Amino acid sequence: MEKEKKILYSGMQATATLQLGNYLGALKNWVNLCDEYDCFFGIMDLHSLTVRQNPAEFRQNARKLYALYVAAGLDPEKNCIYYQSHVSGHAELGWILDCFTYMGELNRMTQFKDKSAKHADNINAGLYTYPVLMAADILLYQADVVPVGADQKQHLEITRDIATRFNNIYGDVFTIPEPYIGKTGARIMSLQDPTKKMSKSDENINSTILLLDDRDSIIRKFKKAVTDSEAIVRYGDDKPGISNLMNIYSTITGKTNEEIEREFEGRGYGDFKLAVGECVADELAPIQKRYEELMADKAYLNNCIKENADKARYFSNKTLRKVQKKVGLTEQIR
Ligand code: ATP
Ligand code: LTN
Repeated sequence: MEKEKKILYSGMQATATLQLGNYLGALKNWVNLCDEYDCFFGIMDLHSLTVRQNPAEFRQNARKLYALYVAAGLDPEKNCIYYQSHVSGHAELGWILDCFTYMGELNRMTQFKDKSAKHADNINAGLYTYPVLMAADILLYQADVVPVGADQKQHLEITRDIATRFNNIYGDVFTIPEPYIGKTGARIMSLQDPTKKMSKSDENINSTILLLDDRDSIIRKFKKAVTDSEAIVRYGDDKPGISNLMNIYSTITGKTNEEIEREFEGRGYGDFKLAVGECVADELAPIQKRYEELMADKAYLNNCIKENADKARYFSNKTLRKVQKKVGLTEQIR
């Protein structure tokens, strides 16, 4: 008998277009892991509400994200790719888990501190309980593995803590998930300040490569990338700019740092930056082409969105019902 596959769960917020860090730190790994696992990928639109959104743009961004997932290589017929808000179980389990999470734990979350500093005029309760909703996403599908960038590690730890606490009280309800953080690409840094992570909300457009940037912009941004004056392509803590470019190059080409150092020995940074820019542009070109085709085919995307929401609802309901029963909520009388 064929062994059942383990379950993989991940997702991204439905805000703005993706940047290279989202792709190399998360999406590319998802694509590579797809065959090995039964996969669920969410468009995390409820999480996006923690920051004020323009409704029309928000709706469009969510759809663009769906198309990008598929364009990058996720298969809506094999993987379940759906909108978080289409499955009410996320919010329902989120509430129950809120009651099993301590404020002391949430107070320690670095993303909450960072986002509060960034949005000082809107430090809402959703931003605070964000990690609990994320735990609900993951636990609802009994995920074994969650591939994310390094910045999400703390959220995976609190998810495991909440699940363990719940299981200790009620028995084995939740699978305890493991984070999957890639060896390279897990932390892509800003091209203008390599001590800061690359982020789509960066104000300096030269800091960030967007997945839909055209070839010329990509190459131009890499040319402008901040490096150092040593003029030797070498990996090291003292060379954050070059090390970041090497990390990008290595994640895409699969070459090791030693191989890259050898390849560019005796050549200037100009050559190296051009090679990195070209390999990124080559990697993104087919994704961009497929993305345009998908965005033009309304009926196909709509059908994927509908069918996958049904699948996600069916699957997640099993866990939700079990949790409701365990905590003693009264079953509905039908
Ligand atoms: P923002 O910077 O606007 O807060 P973001 O670009 O970090 O958003 P998220 O939706 O928070 O995007 O992240 C989606 C996924 O991409 C997560 O798995 C996250 O770990 C990963 N990720 C984000 N930025 C990077 C980066 N610079 N390097 C590697 N992975 C990243
Ligand atoms: N917080 C995540 C997005 C996210 C997520 C999840 C990732 C929401 N729910 C569940 C993995 C699993 C982020 O990438 N910023």
